[in-house]
Amino acid sequence: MPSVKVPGPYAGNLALSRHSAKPGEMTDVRHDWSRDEARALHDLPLTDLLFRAQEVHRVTQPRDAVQLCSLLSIKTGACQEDCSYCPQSSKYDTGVEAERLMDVQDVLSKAREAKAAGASRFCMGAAWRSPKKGSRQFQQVLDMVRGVRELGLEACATLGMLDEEQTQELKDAGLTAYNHNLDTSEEYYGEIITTRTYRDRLETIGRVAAAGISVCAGGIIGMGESVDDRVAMLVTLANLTPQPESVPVNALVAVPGTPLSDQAPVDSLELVRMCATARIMMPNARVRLSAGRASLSRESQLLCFMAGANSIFFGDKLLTTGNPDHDSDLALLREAGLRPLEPEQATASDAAE
Ligand code: SAM
Ligand code: DTB
Ligand code: SF4
Repeated sequence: MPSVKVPGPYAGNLALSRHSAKPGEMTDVRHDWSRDEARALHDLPLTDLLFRAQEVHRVTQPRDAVQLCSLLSIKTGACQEDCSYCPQSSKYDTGVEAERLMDVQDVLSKAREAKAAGASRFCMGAAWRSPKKGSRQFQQVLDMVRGVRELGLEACATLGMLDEEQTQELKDAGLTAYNHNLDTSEEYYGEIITTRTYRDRLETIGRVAAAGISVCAGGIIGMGESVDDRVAMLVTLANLTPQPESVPVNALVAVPGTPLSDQAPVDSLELVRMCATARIMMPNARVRLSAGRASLSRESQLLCFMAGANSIFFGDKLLTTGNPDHDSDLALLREAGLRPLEPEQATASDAAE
């Protein structure tokens, strides 16, 4: 048993939160998590952890809905960064073919397909350290964002580090959310990436939040990090003000050619623990069960949903690697009695019933 007292963060105020300004949203979110407290929570007997995660989930989130977010690599490969997990880094020979930035109309046609399949959010990823200042490519990305919004979808982008001006331009184009992951703890970060710092990452996240764009920030497990590193990453995320609107929990996809190609697969229950701990520490966030689902059983995915995951990447490709196809995901949701979150419901103010 953990030596630290397990926090009971919301036991006393679950009922209170029903009277918050936005129905279902918890207003008294904690930003003072300690690593010991978070670790004690993470290490609870699994059934207790799941129970507590469900207690939070049912107050802050629609209990039966999963957000479907489709992902498209709009600019692939030849990235100058050295992220050890990434098949798109030019430093590693992974067989990923570099592709130029896609045409705006081709991206929008993929977004239309995603919407028709049931997605409510469309996320565009570019293998850049950061977008080039004042470049034609960045203007094209802004056109993509405007086009995706005009389709009635939430628009998300992940383009690397942003400066203030770029962030504001994305905001003005209507960007809903920006994905920028911390990936791991500050201490372990240097083992994984040397071409930028944890502080760089946090600074971009800060700019995104300051511009009024929702922050999507999470990380990866299975890179050789310790459980303390995982928990430390959750503490950093939860202690951000505001907390991220969405938190991707990725299991490493070990791609041949990357330095992490030989990592052992993540045990699915470790993923369940991460989802549940994230749900409890970040009660209003969408917890997104992200990379690695292709190797998860249906039962493991359902346990992650019980643990509080309520968003997935939807479509048979992530950026360069595989993901379950539309039909199998829709069947899984149907058989579990879950429903895709409708685009018009996909706002931060969704009410729990
Ligand atoms: N270049 C931009 C950046 O790094 O922010 C955007 C794209 S990058 C591929 C987005 C995120 O995908 C990374 O931060 C990482 O968390 C995740 N990712 C990349 N490769 C992965 C892999 N092999 N397994 C799991 N997650 C991965
Ligand atoms: C995130 O956290 N995971 C997604 C998205 N944000 C951009 C990316 C996963 C990439 C997995 C490896 C690949 O397909 O290249
Ligand atoms: Fe480049 Fe992003 Fe991959 Fe890192 S994660 S190598 S920045 S595409």
